[in-house]
Amino acid sequence: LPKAKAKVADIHTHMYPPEYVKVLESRNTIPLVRKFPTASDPRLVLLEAEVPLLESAQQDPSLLPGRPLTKHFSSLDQKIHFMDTHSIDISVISLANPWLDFLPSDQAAPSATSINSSFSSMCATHPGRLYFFAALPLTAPPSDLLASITSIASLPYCRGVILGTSGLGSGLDDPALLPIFTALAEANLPIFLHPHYGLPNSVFGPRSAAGEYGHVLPLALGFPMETTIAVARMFLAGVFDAVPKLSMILAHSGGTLPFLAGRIESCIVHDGALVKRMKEGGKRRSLWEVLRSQVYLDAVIYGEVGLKAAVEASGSSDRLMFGTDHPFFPPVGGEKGEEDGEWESVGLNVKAVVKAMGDGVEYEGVMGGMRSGF
Ligand code: 5CU
Repeated sequence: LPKAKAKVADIHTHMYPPEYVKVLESRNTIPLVRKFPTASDPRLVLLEAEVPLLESAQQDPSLLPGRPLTKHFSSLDQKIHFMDTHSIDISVISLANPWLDFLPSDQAAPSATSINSSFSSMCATHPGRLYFFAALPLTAPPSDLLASITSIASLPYCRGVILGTSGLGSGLDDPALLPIFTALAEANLPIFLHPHYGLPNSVFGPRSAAGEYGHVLPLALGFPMETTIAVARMFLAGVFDAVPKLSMILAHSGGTLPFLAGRIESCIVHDGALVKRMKEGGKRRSLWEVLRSQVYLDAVIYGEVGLKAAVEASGSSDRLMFGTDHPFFPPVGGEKGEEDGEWESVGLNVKAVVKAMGDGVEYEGVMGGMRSGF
């Protein structure tokens, strides 16, 4: 693979600080961490689709739910080791899903303060190598949520916020979120939008036990569709026009938005009532225009065709940003210590970037060249 001359920046890379893991260990419903006598690492169970195995594992622990909670999830040394192993100069770390979405209202703001301060401290131990996307206390009272934005804006290593698609409980087109989006835009904090909830398991159709196919249906299909639906709803509700300074970075190259934007536009144009409503504020911007002015995409799609679509949709390779999704998608060979070496998931992704962009300036740009001035 070509060695990037400019700095390589990974903008999609997660961690769970130890205090977050403690919360997960104390829970009986997802998200949770549970130990099983048959496994050396505890299991991290996050997704609705993993609940059936969580229940059956009580009887048959040979089939374990979720994924192993390895040291990669909470050790900073391991993050730096991973960066060094893959020649990554800069990482913008973020809390992994489901962030603070599940916390009772009174715990959300103090937890956000504690988690964001942990990320800040981690970044301070490796100046110039680590930055972070802060977590928002979405279930906190609105005044606390707004106050948290003021507070994270003053954290020197904070470069934006990570957000799921549920918003305050009614999605990202909820008018109650407009003050939050405005505050983020005013503070120059982009939103890194990341899926967690996927699609209801029933969408994948009735299946025998043999038709569960591991995590492929929820992760490869459910996650991207969740992002697509969330951003389409924001666009249809006029959020991007209401907050024109808002910037969003969409995980997994925007889900299926680059591929479906034309069809979404066509459906709008052929819905007389909707198009009239969307023109009420003046000229209607198309989804293409919004994608090319307010949206950035990560390059975590593992394929040349998807990356090319992402560049076309966002208008330029400058708007596409390399990511690894570490510590998810570790090698599965089972060799001891294998996770400390190079990860196939990273290699696959870098190869796809080379295939899509060549090995020149566009490759450098996606890998981080344009962003070395973090
Ligand atoms: O493996 C998974 O479930 C995940 C996840 O939950 N979050 C993520 O960012 N990537 C993979």
